[in-house]
Amino acid sequence: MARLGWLGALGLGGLLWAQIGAAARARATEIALQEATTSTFDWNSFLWRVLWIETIAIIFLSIRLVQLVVRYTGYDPFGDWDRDKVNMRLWMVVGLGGIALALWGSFKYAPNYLPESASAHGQAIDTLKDFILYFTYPAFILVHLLLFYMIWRYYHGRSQGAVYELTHHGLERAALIAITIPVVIIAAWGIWVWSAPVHGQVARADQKTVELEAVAEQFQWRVRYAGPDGKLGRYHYKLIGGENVLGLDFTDPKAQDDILPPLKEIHLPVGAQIIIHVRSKDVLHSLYLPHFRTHIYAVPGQRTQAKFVPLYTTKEMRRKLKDPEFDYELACNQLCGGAHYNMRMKVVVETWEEYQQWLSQFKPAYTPPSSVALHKNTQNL
Ligand SMILES: [Cu+2]
Repeated sequence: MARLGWLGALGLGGLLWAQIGAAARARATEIALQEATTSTFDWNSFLWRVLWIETIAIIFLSIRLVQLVVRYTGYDPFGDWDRDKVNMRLWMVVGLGGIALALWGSFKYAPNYLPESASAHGQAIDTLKDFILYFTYPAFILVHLLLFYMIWRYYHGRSQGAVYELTHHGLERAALIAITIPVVIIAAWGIWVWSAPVHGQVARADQKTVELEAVAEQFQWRVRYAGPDGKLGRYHYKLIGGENVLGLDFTDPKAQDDILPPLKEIHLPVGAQIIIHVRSKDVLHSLYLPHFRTHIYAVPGQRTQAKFVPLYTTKEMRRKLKDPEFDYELACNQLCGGAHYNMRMKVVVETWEEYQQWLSQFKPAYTPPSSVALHKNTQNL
């Protein structure tokens, strides 16, 4: 009994600690975000936290009170309860309620799932995902129904013990095969499908290729397009500075025609093989193009790469989804700091001609500086 009381106190302490921690973190984020605006203390959320803590305290103290009453008076108000029965019934509520909630949630939130994949390899990923889901969802329901049925059944047949069968080779073999085959299929299929955005997808002979680079920094993406030569030029981190935000090495002719469009959005031509080179200037970020099922880390000091083929223009996708507001997006999928949410860009997929026209309005990043400065910079490499 006393041990239970201590356990209660320990639990309460832990919850209190977690609450204080959460409040401090929330406050720190708030301060980071509200640098410019006036920050006010959020009394509303503070009082809610206090209320939660008090509610939990009341529950624990009530339990403790009952324990003390039992100890000192010998009178147990719940003494005539059949505890096994209460437990069994509670488990039925948890089990059936949990399954019902899971089913309800799956359907309720279905409209929030990502729409049909807008890239070729993404459709293969979706097929694999659907296969796994159709396979595991019924298994999830069945296993849980069985689990809670056992609780119900063995409550009613309390006196029967479990029967141990130490070796049943047939059963073990069957279980091994039944588990191994689907796991091997899913793993092999997965390796093939998931490697496509990194290793696979060689462009067809008649297919156009667009190479661009996305450079992550706290808290924005800088995107560089290969110029008319179709090749991205060299860069070196030591050249980053001043106007040269990406550290391009302008002694490389391939870098001289590279284009850095302004920050707002990136444009991609439909049907072309897109190759995105990714790097980071500071911390770990992640290039995430959910509608194209493309996702790759931006690792400081390393260069990563993703490939995909956009299948539908933004206009076509809007028509498909019957949503005139729809836009593809590029996001950072790695919690990289306070303004992480800022690392979001609109992605416009359009025809090759529209894309060319959009790109042609920008001048190359290279503006011939005083050649002395350039020389000095490259010498430091
Ligand atoms: Cu980021």
